[in-house]
Amino acid sequence: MSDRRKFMKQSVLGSAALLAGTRSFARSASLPEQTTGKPIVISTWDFGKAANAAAWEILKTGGRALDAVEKGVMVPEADPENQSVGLGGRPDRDGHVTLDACIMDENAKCGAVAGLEQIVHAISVARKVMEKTPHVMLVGDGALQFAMEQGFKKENLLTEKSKEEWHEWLKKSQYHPVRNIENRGRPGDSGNHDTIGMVALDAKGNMSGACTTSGMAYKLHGRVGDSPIIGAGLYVDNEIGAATSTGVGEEVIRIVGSHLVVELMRQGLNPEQACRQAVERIVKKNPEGAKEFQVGFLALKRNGEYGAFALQKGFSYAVRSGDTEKIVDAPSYYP
Ligand code: SD4
Repeated sequence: MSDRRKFMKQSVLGSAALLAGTRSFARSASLPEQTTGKPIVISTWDFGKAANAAAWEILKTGGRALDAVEKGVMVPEADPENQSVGLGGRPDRDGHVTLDACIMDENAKCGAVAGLEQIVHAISVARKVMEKTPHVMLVGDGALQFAMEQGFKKENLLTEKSKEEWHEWLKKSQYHPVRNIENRGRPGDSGNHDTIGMVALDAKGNMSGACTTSGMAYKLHGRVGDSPIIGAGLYVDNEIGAATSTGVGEEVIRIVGSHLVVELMRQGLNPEQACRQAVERIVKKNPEGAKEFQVGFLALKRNGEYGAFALQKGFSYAVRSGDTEKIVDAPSYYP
């Protein structure tokens, strides 16, 4: 068997085992339209609550959505206990913690970094790419070099906890990335170990978004997911709305997921319907594979209406607006 076929087989077997029991087909009922007006910030997973709180400090005083989303996602980036974003992120299979991030503002200006090492706040480097260069994305050593030039400090991002887990993983000889290694979508598992994607609408009616992650645990060195790719992991169109994604990035890239969600909202779908159609597009393109991985989309319209939809059960998102501060379980394609 070729190396590629072995690789695919092992990935599929690993994720199939993790998701055993989630195979029966069903569709969740749509939630009623949800809106709280502006300003508002929403972000992926339960850990979005703390990130939203930081973003809210800016939004509540009339600050710009761009500043809010940057400050918001810096919270999980700096948290060593969060093993999927920034400091403490799980490494690739060679032991490197490599970060992917992007940011986009109300004028469709955007910046991104991919495969960035040794810098905690990848999102802030992405913002500098947007503001200080004529480019959209810098990768690897070039991104690090640029970050150093901009005054960012190098740090070791591999915590003892993540290092120990990586060593354990190596012992089992699973020297290949395994989908859903973070246990997303398993029945009974909150799955809160993932990318943070955040989108916000400020008091002036402007929208921005940010997305940052250490990517799939034990990925191949050099692998880039959806999170730093404008249109895949994040998209903002100030006339319509914004969307972000979480889960297996390869599947999101294939359908340019976040851009698709925004375009579906342009056609008149509400945020949850748009996220659902994007998920259904993934299922249609890969009906067998879709049973075995997780993807979730989260969207906000410029009128403050928001919603989400995931492939598997277990995706949650956090909402902050006015008196509202809550975690919502997203409906899913599979129960
Ligand atoms: C990625 N969507 O890199 C991101 C997040 C992820 O483990 O899968 N984290 O594909």
